[in-house]
Amino acid sequence: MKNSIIHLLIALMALGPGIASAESKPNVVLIYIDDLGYGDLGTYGTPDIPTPHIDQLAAEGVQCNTSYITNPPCCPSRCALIMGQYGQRFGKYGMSRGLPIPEDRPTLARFLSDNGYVTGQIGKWDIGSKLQGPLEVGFQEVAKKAPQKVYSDKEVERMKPAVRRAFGGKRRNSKYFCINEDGETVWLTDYDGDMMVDFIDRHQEKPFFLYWSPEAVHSINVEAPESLMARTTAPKNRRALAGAIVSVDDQVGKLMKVLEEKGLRENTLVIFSSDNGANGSEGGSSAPYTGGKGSGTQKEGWVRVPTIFSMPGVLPKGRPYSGMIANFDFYSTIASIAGLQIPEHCDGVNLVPFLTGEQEGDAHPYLFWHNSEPGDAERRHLLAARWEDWRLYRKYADDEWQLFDLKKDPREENNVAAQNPEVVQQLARKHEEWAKTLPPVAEIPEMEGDKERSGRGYGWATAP
Ligand SMILES: [Ca+2]
Repeated sequence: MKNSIIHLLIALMALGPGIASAESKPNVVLIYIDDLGYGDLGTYGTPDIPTPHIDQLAAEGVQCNTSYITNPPCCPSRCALIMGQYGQRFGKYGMSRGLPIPEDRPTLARFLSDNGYVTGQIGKWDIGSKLQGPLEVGFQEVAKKAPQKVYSDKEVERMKPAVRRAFGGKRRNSKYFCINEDGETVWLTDYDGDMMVDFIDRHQEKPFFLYWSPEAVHSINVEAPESLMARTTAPKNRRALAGAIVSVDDQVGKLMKVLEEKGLRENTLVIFSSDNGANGSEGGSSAPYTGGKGSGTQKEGWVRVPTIFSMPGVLPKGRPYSGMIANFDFYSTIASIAGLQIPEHCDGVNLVPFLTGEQEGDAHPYLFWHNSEPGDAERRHLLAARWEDWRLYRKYADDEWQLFDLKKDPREENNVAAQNPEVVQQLARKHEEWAKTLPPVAEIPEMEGDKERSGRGYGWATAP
């Protein structure tokens, strides 16, 4: 740990005098996509969805090939991300929407706000209790939600059947079109991208932390316009999703451009990741792995996600890293890059020495899953452990363990538990030891409130 901080400080000093001083602390942009699959970006091998800007981000940074969400899906994933620890540490063993995040330890946003950062959030939240909106847990600015477009009867008449099925009946509020200040109908992801540019433009002189989590590319993507879909060669079953992904890529392009223009590219850490694996019902792909959101939640594809770190001044360019990491490492890594001590509550480690290659191997020798909240959907129950090339899992505590060698069998078609009893025993024991350190499942308190207090409108809501 000490060595890695020294290494980083040396790297920062090499950038120029005073680079680590309060005024020039590195900026951080964290982009967290909803349901983006492992196999759905150009740089991760998809042939039918062009993502040139995200590919460039990877070419100018480190592409992580074994990056995990230990607390899938949306809500628990985001809670673990913002707290920098396994969700189970605060009793979150599954979806449990409405369960508060702890207030006795700082969220990533609070931590950075307390250390001289201006902090901003754009897009989907889905964290904590009804009283814990972004402004309540440490963000200083939150992008207000532009009003949704409402479809008229005339527009419904002209809709393609798939869109009409979703938005032509009782539901007339669009999911992915909003109305901007000038009264124009705009694609929400595009609008978000402009808000990112606005935030960076206003705060270019300060160290900033910007967290963008678009509603995209979560279902339903049927509204994706032909102008986006036509840029892909995706087959029919994933054409709308592909269009939505192309739009996310456009916003990454806007981000890179504004960082370049302001001279901030070298001194800004950009992290790009996803909150859980691909949604098969939208045509999402986990290739070369199987499974994902929906019916595939026992398999690798539900929890393995694309992740890219890019900071040309500090991290190598175009280096792949295949060691195991988790989304709770983002907190620790950001803290370290900012020259700050990682808070004690964090489960994550500073990934910088792993990303640079100074340190080899997995950032975590073991990672664990314990989705067992009684109120969660049955299909999402999962007990699992990862170690080296092995993946051990079962759905319920009474089930037999299944074991897969992901290197030889990425699709998890051959359960090799019977041939490798010592590996099963080792991983099961490690899982048990880890589970013993956890508090029990927490109850979701009944509570009145509306954490969307930033409200609908234009511009930014600010913390009181
Ligand atoms: Ca999600």
